[in-house]
Order: sequence, then structure tokens, then C-alpha cells
Amino acid sequence: MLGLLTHKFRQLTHNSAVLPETPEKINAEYDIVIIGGGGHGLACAHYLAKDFFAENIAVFEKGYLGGGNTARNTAIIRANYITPEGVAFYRESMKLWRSLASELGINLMYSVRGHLTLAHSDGALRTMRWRAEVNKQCGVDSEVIDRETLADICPELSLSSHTRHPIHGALWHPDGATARHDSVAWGYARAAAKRGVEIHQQTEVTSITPLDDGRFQITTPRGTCIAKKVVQAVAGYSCRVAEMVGLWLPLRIVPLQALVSVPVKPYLDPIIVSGSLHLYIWQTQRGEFVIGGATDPYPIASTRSTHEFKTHVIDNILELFPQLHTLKAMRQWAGITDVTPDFAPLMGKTSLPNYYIDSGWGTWGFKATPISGKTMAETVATDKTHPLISSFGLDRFTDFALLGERGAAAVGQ
Ligand code: FAD
Ligand code: PYC
Repeated sequence: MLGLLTHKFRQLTHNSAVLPETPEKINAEYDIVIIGGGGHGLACAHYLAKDFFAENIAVFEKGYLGGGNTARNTAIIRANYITPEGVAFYRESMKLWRSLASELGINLMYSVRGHLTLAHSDGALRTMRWRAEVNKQCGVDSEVIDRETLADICPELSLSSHTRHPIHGALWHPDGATARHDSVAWGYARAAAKRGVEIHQQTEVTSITPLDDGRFQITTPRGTCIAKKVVQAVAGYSCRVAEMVGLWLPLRIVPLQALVSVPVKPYLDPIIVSGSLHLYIWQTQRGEFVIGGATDPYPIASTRSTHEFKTHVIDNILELFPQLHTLKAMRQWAGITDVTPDFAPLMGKTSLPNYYIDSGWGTWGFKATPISGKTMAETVATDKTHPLISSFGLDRFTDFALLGERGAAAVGQ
């Protein structure tokens, strides 16, 4: 009996820990090369192989799997956006999230805890009413609640009127959730590899040359190959990689910082966001508080942590939760985000045939990982833009069709 249990335990830990090994060499030719082994690139590889039986796919990742923004993100999942295009897109992502753990065969620690966006003025409440109406029209559960209901949902929150920014009400999104970010990357990587996708870690793409026959020559320090189709899913490096094929992307590259506290006893159930105070906070299953804010105000491709960020968010967190004054910060970090002018993603086909982009994920792309993978896979496999992403193309910047997602995508920037 003990032998059987030990065997089962080994099988379990073996299955959940093993990642695909980087093949010894790069092949001379691939049908599809995906640049970037974050959640988005890996999800795209998985759905290409699973839904479209695509073969001869390679993912090139310059560092380790999911080590970019996927590793640095604070794992908030929600669909309460403000534009109908955005709400429909993230609503479909939420549907995929719910069954993703069983699809990928990995524990994603998907945890539904509800999402509260605080309003500190009547103006903010008005915007939230609009947002709630769009949400409901698009089939997303979201409503404006008053202070009494807020006190019921989150009794830990200070509703004192003697603060700098008293709370008038909130937008309540009961489906708001979190998930374990590296399980997402590993789950997609393993599932893709099982279907024959080659995953090359420590393989930076240093140049891409479009050839006369419509294919691409791709150079890496580990060798060169030819690809019939190329997808770039490189988040903060989007402009740099797009430049390699002569594409200009309208993205602002800015750092986003976060910090995590030491673990303490269970205290806070919902995710709390305040756009006006530029902060958000939630408590992990292990008891750590995950705390973040707005992007840094200057464009710089850097992952350094600043003292200003820490003092700003902690100062404002204590206004909402004065009881946390003895909490100790444990770790602080940053990621490099790619922000569009209208805070909606930038995805799909480009002016270059057979070259596809998955970018413009700024501070909001983790929750989109499943649906971006699914819709990009269909767009790449069929060369027809998936209807859910038809508004997110590069052409919206020349056709005056910007989306205006700022009020719902970002934490007060
Ligand atoms: P990444 O995970 O960054 O993957 C891109 C990969 O491309 C990287 O691994 C990189 O090494 C690789 N790469 C780059 N250049 C090359 C090259 N030349 N050759 C090969 N590989 C290359 N989103 C949410 O929805 N909810 C949140 O709560 C949230 N919180 C966030 C908190 C922070 C602090 C940060 C920084 C971001 C947050 N985000 C959040 C945003 C989210 O992290 C990203 O939008 C998402 O992870 C993007 O995934 P990706 O796979 O496109 O990018
Ligand atoms: O997109 O919900 C979000 C988010 C929260 C923190 C960073 N991004």
C-alpha cells in the first residue's frame, strides 16, 4: 500500500514539475516560429497544435519560460472592462479560465474572490454606473454598490469619512479571480510540448529578415532557421522585435512595480482596487498581501524597484486598511509593460504577410492569456482575423478607431 502511494506521489510530482527540455539544435525550417515563451506565446503554440493540428512549431524564448511579465504579474483575472469589444474579449477569457486547469492537467490555483473597484467621488461613481451597464449588456456580472453593501462584502475596509479620500461606493464584480501565474506558463508549455511543439529556452531572436518568397530568416545565438509564419509575443520587447522587420508599433514602454508582504493569517477575501489612490491589494492563499499601483510615469525599459513606489502604495493602503500598519514588506519587483494609447491590446495580422503580433498587453494581459492564445492561433492558422480581436488591430491607429479602455484597463495612470 505504502509502495503504491509513493509511486502515485512520484507520478504526481513528476508530472507537475517536469518542463519540456530545450532540443539540442534548432531545425533548418519551421512552419511557425513563435518569439516569446511567456503565457501568450505558449498559449498560442498550444491552441495551434490542439485546435488546428499545426505541426513543426518552435517557440524561441530568450530567458526561461514565463520569466518575463508572466512571472512578474499580480495574477488578477476579471472581465469588467468598459468598451463592448474589451468586455466581450475578457468575458470569453474568463470562460476558458474556468476549465483551464483540467484542460492543461495542472493545478492553477484558480480562486474566485470577487473584485471591488472603489469610487472616491461622485464622478467616479458615474463612470462605474456606465461600466456596470456595458458589463451587463455583454453578459458580465458587475454592479455599483453603496457603502452599506461594501461594508458587508469587505468589513475590513475603512469606510471612515475622516480620511483624505472617503469612499462613496464601488463597482462589484463577483467573478473577479486570481491564478498561479507560473502554473499557467508551465501548463501551456507542457501541453504544447506533448503535441510536438519545440520549446527553445535561452534562445534570443536577434534578427528577422523577410525573404523574397514570403518566408523569414531568423537568427539566434544557437543557430539560424527559416520560418513560413512568425508570431511575436514579447510584451515589453514588442517595439524592439517589430523593428527587426521594419514595423513601428504605437507603444509606450513603462515599468510596472509590485510588492508582496510576509504571510499572515487569512484577513482579506476580495481583490481591492482604487484608481484614484493608484493601488490594488489582495491576499494570496498563503497569506501574503500582493500590492501594486500605477505604471511609473517615465518610459524606461528597466526592472528596478524604487523607494517612491513603496512609500506611495503603503501610505495609501494604510488609509484603506489602517490595521495593516505592522505588516512587513517581503519582496519588491517590476516588469516592463507595453502600453497602447487607448489601453486596448494590439493583436493580429500586420502589413507584412505571415507576420503576426500579440502585444499591447501593458498592465492587463495575464487575464487574457487563454483567449489571446486561442484567437491568435485561429488567426495564424487560417490567416483570417478572429472576430473577437478584429477591433484590436494596428489599423485602428490609422482608421481613427481607437477604443478608450483607459478607465477600466489600468490602475489610475
Ligand atoms: P511575457 O510574459 O513578458 O513574455 C514575453 C517573453 O518574450 C519573455 O519571456 C521574454 O523573455 C521573451 N522575449 C523578449 N524578447 C525576445 C527575443 N528577442 N527573443 C526571444 N524571446 C524574447 N495583467 C493582468 O491581467 N492582471 C494583473 O494583475 C497584472 N499584474 C501585473 C503586475 C505587474 C507588476 C506587471 C509587470 C504586469 C502585470 N500584468 C497583469 C500584465 C501581464 O503581466 C502581462 O500583460 C502578460 O504577462 C503578458 O504576457 P506575455 O506572454 O505577452 O509576455
Ligand atoms: O488588469 O486587473 C488588472 C491589473 C491589476 C493590477 C495590474 N493589472
